[in-house]
Amino acid sequence: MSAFCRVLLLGALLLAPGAGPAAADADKPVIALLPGVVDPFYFTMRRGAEKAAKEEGVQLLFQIPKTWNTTEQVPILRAFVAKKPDVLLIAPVDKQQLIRPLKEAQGAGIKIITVDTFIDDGKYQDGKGPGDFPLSFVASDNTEGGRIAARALAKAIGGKGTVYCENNKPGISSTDQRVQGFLEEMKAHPDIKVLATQYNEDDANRAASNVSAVLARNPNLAGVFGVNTFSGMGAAEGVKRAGKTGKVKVVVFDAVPGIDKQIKSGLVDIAIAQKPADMGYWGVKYAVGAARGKKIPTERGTGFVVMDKSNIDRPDVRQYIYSN
Ligand code: T6T
Repeated sequence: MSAFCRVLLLGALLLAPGAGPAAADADKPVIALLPGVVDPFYFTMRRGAEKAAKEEGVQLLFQIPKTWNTTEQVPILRAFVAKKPDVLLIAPVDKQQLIRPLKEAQGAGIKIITVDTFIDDGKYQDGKGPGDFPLSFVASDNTEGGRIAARALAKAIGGKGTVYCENNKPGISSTDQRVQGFLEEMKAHPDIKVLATQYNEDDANRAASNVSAVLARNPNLAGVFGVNTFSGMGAAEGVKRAGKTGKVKVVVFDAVPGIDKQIKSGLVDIAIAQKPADMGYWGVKYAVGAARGKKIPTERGTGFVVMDKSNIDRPDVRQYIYSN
């Protein structure tokens, strides 16, 4: 290509509306990653994303909200839009409230892929609903994850007794689906009574207090499902504070640092580890593909590893414990 043509092309790319900062070199798109909150799950996701970005030789922007809240995530989203990345990888903190800000980002020429959580019904590119414009969704099958948790807790308590779900807050696609899957599966266990779900606003201390309050009302509580990192950490702490370690069975979603000790001590019976590094890795791979004009799958499941006393020392299992 002659020097004159290259200058012409460069000029055209830079002036293109919504052109990302690196649009000058479409081969090196800029990807922005915006998680939900400061926690080991998302720091592990970042490492997977950085691995893919290195392989692809692309720039990865990253910023993480301090707390799980639209008031934290949306301002960062808007700041990213101003930087005009080619693709935004985001874990929307609310299914409905993030539709409009993401639609605005797409209107500014930024491609959207969601990781871990989704907007609207999570079914993208099907022409249905206000939130089908993202190109792909890379995450766990959280409904199935909830069923796995229910089956594990039912087994741990011998198929009878009272249990409940300790959750973050309503409106989050991932944790809502886990509870939905849990409740569905528990219908197959008629001797198990499921109490109302308790919410902790992603605060482990509040989760621990919730356990104490539920135990005060239900001294025969047999089990708790901690629906995500902070809910699980708080549920375990609440059971410990009540001196019920091993008596009240605890099943948690996510594998925070130290989960191996909690499983070995019998405080936690089962941990359902997600694969956040794979979410970050494939999120970036799909983002680069889309930026280079390739067609990408509208969804990708990343699977689980179920951890318990029988396998927690195996290296092929331990590798899925998250790290900060
Ligand atoms: O459980 C993960 C994530 O999958 C969920 O969407 C939100 O909570 C976590 O980040 C854990 O804090």
